[in-house]
Amino acid sequence: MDENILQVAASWLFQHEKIAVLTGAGISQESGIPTFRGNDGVWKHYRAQDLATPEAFARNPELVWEWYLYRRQLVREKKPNPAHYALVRLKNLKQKTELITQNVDGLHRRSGFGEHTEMHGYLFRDVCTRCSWEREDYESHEKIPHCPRCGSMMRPGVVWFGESIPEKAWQHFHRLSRECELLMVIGTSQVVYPAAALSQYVRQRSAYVIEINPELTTSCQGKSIYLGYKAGFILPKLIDELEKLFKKTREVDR
Ligand code: BV8
Ligand code: ZN
Repeated sequence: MDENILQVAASWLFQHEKIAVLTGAGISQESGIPTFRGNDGVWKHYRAQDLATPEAFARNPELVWEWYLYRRQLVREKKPNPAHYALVRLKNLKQKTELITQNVDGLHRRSGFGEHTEMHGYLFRDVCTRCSWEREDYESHEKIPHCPRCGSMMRPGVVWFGESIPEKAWQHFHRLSRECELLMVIGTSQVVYPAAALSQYVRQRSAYVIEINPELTTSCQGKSIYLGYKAGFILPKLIDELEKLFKKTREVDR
């Protein structure tokens, strides 16, 4: 592994305050949650447009609920991995770090990162299709849940293709796209918009970008560093390097 590039990436983190982090399914891969488009991907058996759209739900709510209940059962017992915890360490060292995730698995919640944005919603949320009553739902169901308030069918509280990102998430996304000094992009194929546009906006402002993805083949240039490793392997090492820089400064200050 190229120690030098890791130290450069750590020095970028050390020198900046407004750090934004965008994560995708890849950060949860080492927790045992399959990604969407990888060869272990959950889309493998299904096509996204056949399931994660309002039209698919209107056409066949039973099939869509079956897929989400399957994914809930897959995710329920999974735990955050060293990559999630490395981001908590980063947040403790650089308190202005802000996180936006595309993931709906809730592992950043469970890692103790604290406040962050789940821009595609949360897998364990049910929302009423009629009165919008909602709840977090960890029970395992046999069939489609119905609203206890109005009796209508409920839907998973996620953002489907063709649906807009929730307003609050949109605001956060836009603020970070304009303001962050450094963006870390971790474990995403960057094919889903608008999330995929974030690194483009940041590069256009010639701010710094650090990308972590084992399938990366791009070379580092200018203000972009690409770390072609699994997040659970490289992120803890990167934060170790950052901690060394803080320690060195404390020694000098003494
Ligand atoms: C919208 C929730 C306005 C549901 C998901 C341009 C502008 C705006 C919209 C569009 C546009 N072009 C197209 C669109 C429409 C569409 C879109 O982007 N389509 C794509 C397919 C082209 N976007 C939308 O509809 C969005 N809405 O823009 O509203 C609007 C309204 C109406 C009409 C038009 C526009 C809503 C998109 C949200 C969809 N919902 N999820 C659910 O989960 O069931 S998206 C789904 O994909 C997940 O949320 C997932 O997070 C997301 C992105 O996938 P990734 O996270 O990147 O996962 P993937 O498997 O692809 O990649 C994993 C990566 O990890 C790989 O690169 C791999 O190498 C790496 N990896 C693997 N292991 C590791 C690792 N990395 C590190 N460590 C490891 N160990
Ligand atoms: Zn209702």
